[in-house]
Amino acid sequence: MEQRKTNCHFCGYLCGFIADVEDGRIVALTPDPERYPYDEQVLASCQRWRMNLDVLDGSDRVNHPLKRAGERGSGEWERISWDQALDEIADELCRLRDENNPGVLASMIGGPHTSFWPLHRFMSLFGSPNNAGIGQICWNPRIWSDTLAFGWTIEPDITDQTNCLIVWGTNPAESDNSLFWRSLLRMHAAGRPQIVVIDPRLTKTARIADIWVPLQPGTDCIFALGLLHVVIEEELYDAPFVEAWCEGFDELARHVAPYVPEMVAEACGVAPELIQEVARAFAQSPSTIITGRGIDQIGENVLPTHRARTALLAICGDIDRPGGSSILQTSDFTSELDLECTLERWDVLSSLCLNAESTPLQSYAGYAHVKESMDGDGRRLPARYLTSVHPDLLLRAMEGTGPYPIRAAIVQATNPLVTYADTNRMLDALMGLDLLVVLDYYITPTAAIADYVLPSAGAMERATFQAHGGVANFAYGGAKATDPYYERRSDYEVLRELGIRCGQAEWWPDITFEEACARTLAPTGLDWDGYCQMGMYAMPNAPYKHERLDGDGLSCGFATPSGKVELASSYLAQLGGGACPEPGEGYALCTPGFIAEREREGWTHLTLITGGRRQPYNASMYLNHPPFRDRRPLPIAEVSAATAEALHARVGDVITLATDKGTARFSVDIITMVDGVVHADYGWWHPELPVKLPDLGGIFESNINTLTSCSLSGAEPMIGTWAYNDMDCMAKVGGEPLAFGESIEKKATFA
Ligand SMILES: Nc1nc2c(c(=O)[nH]1)N[C@H]1C(S)=C(S)[C@@H](COP(=O)(O)OP(=O)(O)OC[C@H]3O[C@@H](n4cnc5c(=O)[nH]c(N)nc54)[C@H](O)[C@@H]3O)O[C@H]1N2
Ligand SMILES: Nc1nc2c(c(=O)[nH]1)N[C@H]1C(S)=C(S)[C@@H](COP(=O)(O)OP(=O)(O)OC[C@H]3O[C@@H](n4cnc5c(=O)[nH]c(N)nc54)[C@H](O)[C@@H]3O)O[C@H]1N2
Ligand code: SF4
Ligand SMILES: [Mo]
Repeated sequence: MEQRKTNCHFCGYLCGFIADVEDGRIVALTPDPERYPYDEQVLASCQRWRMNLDVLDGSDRVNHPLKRAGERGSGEWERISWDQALDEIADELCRLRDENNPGVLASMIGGPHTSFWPLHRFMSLFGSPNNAGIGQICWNPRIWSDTLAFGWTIEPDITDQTNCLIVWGTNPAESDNSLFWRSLLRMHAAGRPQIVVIDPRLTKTARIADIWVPLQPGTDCIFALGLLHVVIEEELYDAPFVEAWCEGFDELARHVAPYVPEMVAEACGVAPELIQEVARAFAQSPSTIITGRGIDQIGENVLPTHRARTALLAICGDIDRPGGSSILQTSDFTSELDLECTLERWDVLSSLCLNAESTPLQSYAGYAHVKESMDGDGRRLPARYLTSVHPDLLLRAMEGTGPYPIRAAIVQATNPLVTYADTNRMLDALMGLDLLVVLDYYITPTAAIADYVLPSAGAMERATFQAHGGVANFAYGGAKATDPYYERRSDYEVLRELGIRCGQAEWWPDITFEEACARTLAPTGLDWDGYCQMGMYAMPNAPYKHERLDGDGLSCGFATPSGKVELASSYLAQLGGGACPEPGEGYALCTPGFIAEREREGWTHLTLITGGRRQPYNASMYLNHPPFRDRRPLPIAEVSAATAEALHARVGDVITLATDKGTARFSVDIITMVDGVVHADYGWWHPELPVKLPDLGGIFESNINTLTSCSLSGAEPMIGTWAYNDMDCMAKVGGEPLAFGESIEKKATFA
């Protein structure tokens, strides 16, 4: 028996464990609070980590490379060798590239389940810019808005000095339920800082808030402009900071002048006094803001809301100040930009970029603009996320209506038939490809329609190196505890082998992922073993970096074109957007004809928000594991008591939600939330149903993304963010009870 330090990878924390390993198999796990995140309570309260062993050798894991044997989606597979799988895939990719152009291949990624730079390196060297992901609705809006305003990204720096913390469109009680949630509980107990939660639902986080702002979904930008109005009108801002370090204050002040509390209150559905109360609390610096996907997924309003947030932080003097927000330090380890090899293939990638016209910020030209002002400071943002292709354009190219065709896709660690928008459109597009390759643990609905399914090694079977795209001088993770079980391989090793077969050998010097991680870390001077022992590499972040003097005795300032914080953006104006944040419309899913028709049949038109996180699930993962599913067996749709009354709904009733695109069914729950809104779970499929056509694991039962859309019309025009909140749908209560497979215990299919 040997004890090895390793990590959980069920969520972004990558908590440390000690694994007992016997004959190459992990037989027991014990929490290791000696390593990141250094908190016994995190593991004590985490609902997931005990499932690690169950998942590691679950009966339905894919353990060998599989090739489609029957028709696409028929569920018939042939077990083949790695060499056969990789040779055939590489041959087909090179054939498609020769017949078309390198853009013929797309890649798709999901949340932070693994490292994506190896896929991005493969794609860059192949010559395709068509990597799709969740960037536009998860990470990018904040990164773009911070970078335009401050020249780099910021993080809240909550200290004893912090007076007010706004928790905006995020519910850490369910989505984090770990280190940050524990610190929020501590702040609540200490009565400091003052906590403001902005959320249409009275979430578990909102329950510990000093002020809950129950605004109408999608009205966040107006609310933020209202806060700016009060702070400026009442002269609560940090005048010396604004004078010395901000560009565009007068323009901003003129812009927010009309956003008087009464008007804002009316638009947001809150009391006017609430706007003054929050503005006055926040203006007692230092204060800070933490945001989540509540405001990252509101379509047109996404960038304006984030830009109003940056302006609020800036004029209150909360930037790069302890207790406010810090501008992060760039990494000492090799940046993701260098790992992904975008610059090496810039010309071909930018020439094939489908976004260039449609979403000018989220494009190679947009990236080049911010890179130019950051270069002097040695700052390096990863480009692949910030240039990733818009899914509407990706699908058009797959459907044959793009400027050139996309005929193949590599899907790594995502389940687009459940987690991407517009399931029916996605299904048609993927079914029509010449080649679909999926790297995953399971036969997910997406894997079920693939040509090849490649078995990925998971946490504890591969190294972990979480570096958040390299935007901070901070990385954590560690070593594997065992070699991968069966024939599984780390994603890195699969993509490297594929790269070598596509003529990229010189770019993949490291045979294993550990070696690649060690090389990434090398510039820090810390070796891989030392990192694994500590579980992290972290350097302190110095405040007030803009005040430092350079060699000529001039202040460093901010890495923006003006060297100051840009409250009004001339670049966005040049791209055809507003220099100051302008609120937009909601993201309409139902056509007027559909609404009228359903209303005649007794359906009710509601505002739709989706995907509020719930423990212990993670998006579409773990529904196949009884210990998870037993806790939350059914997909839920939440409404307020008044909405329930209008719908004649009781707790536990079945509710059907529909748009022109599709329908999904849920079990009703009644909670305190804004009236006229329904909140539907996301990520639902039913592994207990046959995971092949036509059921595809029940993706047409309760999958909210059969209702959604990624259409560019109605999306935010600079980044292209579509919506998973602030949409609309029709709702009707009644119908057959939600009954799925008898048991979720599945037979081992591919042992
Ligand atoms: N309607 C709606 N849609 C949403 C959202 C919403 O709130 N509402 N949220 C969006 C957001 S923010 C996100 S991040 C996405 C999440 O979307 P996804 O990332 O697609 O979500 P998951 O279902 O977790 O899919 C992860 C898949 O990766 C596999 N996997 C896990 N680890 C590894 C690994 O190491 N290697 C490989 N190869 N595979 C692995 C899992 O088995 C699983 O099948 O969903 C987005 N979609
Ligand atoms: N258990 C669990 N944890 C997860 C995940 C998971 O799938 N399951 N996914 C991980 C991923 S990929 C991500 S991106 C993070 C997301 O983590 P968070 O950003 O914390 O996401 P949520 O917990 O869904 O919180 C979003 C909140 O926004 C609110 N909201 C909806 N519409 C609006 C609106 O228009 N305005 C405002 N102000 N609020 C609104 C919702 O009611 C919800 O409470 O969670 C991560 N953690
Ligand atoms: S699920 Fe997340 S919080 Fe829980 S042990 Fe794993 S990494 Fe840590
Ligand atoms: Mo996400």
